Amino acid sequence: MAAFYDREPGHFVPTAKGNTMNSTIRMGAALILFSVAGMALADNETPRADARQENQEARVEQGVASGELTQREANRLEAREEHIDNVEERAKADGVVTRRERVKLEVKQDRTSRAIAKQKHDRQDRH
Ligand SMILES: [Ca+2]
Ligand SMILES: [Ca+2]
Repeated sequence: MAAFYDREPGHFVPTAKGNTMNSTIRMGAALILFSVAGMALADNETPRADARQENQEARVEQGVASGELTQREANRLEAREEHIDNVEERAKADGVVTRRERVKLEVKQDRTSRAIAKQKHDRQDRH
């Protein structure tokens, strides 16, 4: 399912080749695909934000395990993840995550991602 959300609608181009039956099936498949994506975006699900958060938490854990992150750095990064969780919960509270709310989450996750990379490559580590 996750792949659907990341696909830009413009990238789905049915080919002009093939017989009429074939392109009818293709069009039908495209319509189903678009309505599934449309329904998912209309409600309060945030699969992309959830996947990114899982990824970021794994990066922090990996950083602690490898010694690139001090416990203090990890605590700060985890506090940012908690903040993002709260923002996500508030965005969902009214039952609809708007485009604006998605952008806000995306921007916060971009910043946190950079913070994780920075803290993993600075001079403070456990060694
Ligand atoms: Ca909302
Ligand atoms: Ca560090």
